Amino acid sequence: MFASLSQRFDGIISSIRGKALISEDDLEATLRDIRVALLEADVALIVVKKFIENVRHKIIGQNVLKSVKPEHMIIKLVHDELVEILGSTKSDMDFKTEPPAIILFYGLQGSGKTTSIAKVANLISKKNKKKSLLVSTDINRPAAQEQLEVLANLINLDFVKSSTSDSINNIVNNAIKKAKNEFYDLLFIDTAGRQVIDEKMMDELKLITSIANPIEKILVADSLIGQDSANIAKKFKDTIGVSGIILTRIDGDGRGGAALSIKSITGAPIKYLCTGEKIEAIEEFYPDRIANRILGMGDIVGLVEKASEDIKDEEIEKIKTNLEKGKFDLSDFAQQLKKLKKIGGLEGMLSMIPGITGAQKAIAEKKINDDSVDRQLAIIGSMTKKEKESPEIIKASRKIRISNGSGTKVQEVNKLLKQFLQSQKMMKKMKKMGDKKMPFDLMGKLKGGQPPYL
Ligand SMILES: Nc1nc2c(ncn2[C@@H]2O[C@H](COP(=O)(O)OP(=O)(O)OP(=O)(O)O)[C@@H](O)[C@H]2O)c(=O)[nH]1
Ligand SMILES: [Mg+2]
Repeated sequence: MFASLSQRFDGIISSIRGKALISEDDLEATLRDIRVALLEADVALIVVKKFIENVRHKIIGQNVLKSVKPEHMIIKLVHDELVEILGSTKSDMDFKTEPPAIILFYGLQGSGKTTSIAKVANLISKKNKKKSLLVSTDINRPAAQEQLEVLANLINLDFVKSSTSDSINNIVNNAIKKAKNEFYDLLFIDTAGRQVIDEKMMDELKLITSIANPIEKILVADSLIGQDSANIAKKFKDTIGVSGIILTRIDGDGRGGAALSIKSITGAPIKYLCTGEKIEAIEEFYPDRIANRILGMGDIVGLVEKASEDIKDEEIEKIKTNLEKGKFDLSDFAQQLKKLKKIGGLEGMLSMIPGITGAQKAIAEKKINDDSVDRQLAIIGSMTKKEKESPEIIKASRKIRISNGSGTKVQEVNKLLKQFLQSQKMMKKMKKMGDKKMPFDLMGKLKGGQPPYL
């Protein structure tokens, strides 16, 4: 996500790096470059204008031109402004009402409503220990209700069955009745999408909101349509109201125009980003972390959080203790590979590690995918305990045995061992950096109150 914008910012900052002073001309040129970068990322013009004006205003207002390292000042101010347009602070789902708290999902056809409901319900039910009920009011598309039912079964959540011949009125009222009688904390309502905003859809949504009076009205928007998603969101907001936004298909969005425009245009906060088709492919939206990611600072905090979410505590403890002992063996590596598959593949994970853009490209080129992860796991699975602990004993004959056992080639075994060594090195490096500290922790310094020129 944000790959091209990130690259552009990198270039802009490089062009002023090392300058002791920044002249007014330099500043104007830099602001111009930032403006072009944002427009190329498909950020709405009105948002771009405000962004540039605010950065310029802050620079002039602070009168720090002569005293700070230009690149640090620009990074700091651009970071702050990015955080601002992304929504300043994290916005949580609101359940503070008499149960059931009703959460309505709506949006254009195919934007990802049904998939997102399953992802969010799964996340919240686990994280906040809430008893959740799912219902679909989509009586237009024949398989729509089954789609949500299948997903509900997959994540072990309850689903209210109804038929497409039922009226929306009945479906919603029955679901609310069931939720109340059976003491559900949350009721998630899925709705039918349309290709464009039309009166029928708006009437349907108005009807549902009037019956259900949802505490959260969540608009699901496709990030691939860029700033258009912000304009569509605005229309929804004016008729139905929006309390939060979920952006989907972030995995395919290299530009980020939707994420950077939608809050300013609608006033509604982004709550989640969806990053793939799998249930786990969702992340909570932290404006400051995203700003760090855009500026190439990475997001080691998000990475650690996501990675630790569903590894059991003992597993984390085990890896941690091993790391502390300076030990990271092939069993730990296998554990990591399994995790990678779960959290949306290598690219998903690598995109959160600082400075990894180059590596990411290499991976895309080599087409490392879930399939190859399975093969790697098979290779490790064919090793003895001793081999996993001390990979250096794996010489030619052992390699042949392992490759035969796992149905792979000796070259693949070699490649895996090489990757393991690299990973071991990286884990040691990460350990040195400390648990929570980001590498190149400039933003940490800035936030810690140190002036940007240190
Ligand atoms: N790559 C990717 N695909 C997604 C994401 N979210 C949803 N999809 C896919 O997009 C397609 C449509 O998703 P749905 O959840 O059915 O969309 P919807 O808004 O409910 O569609 P309608 O009910 O027909 O209006 C499905 O194939 C999903 O798997 C995402 O974040 N990334
Ligand atoms: Mg749907």
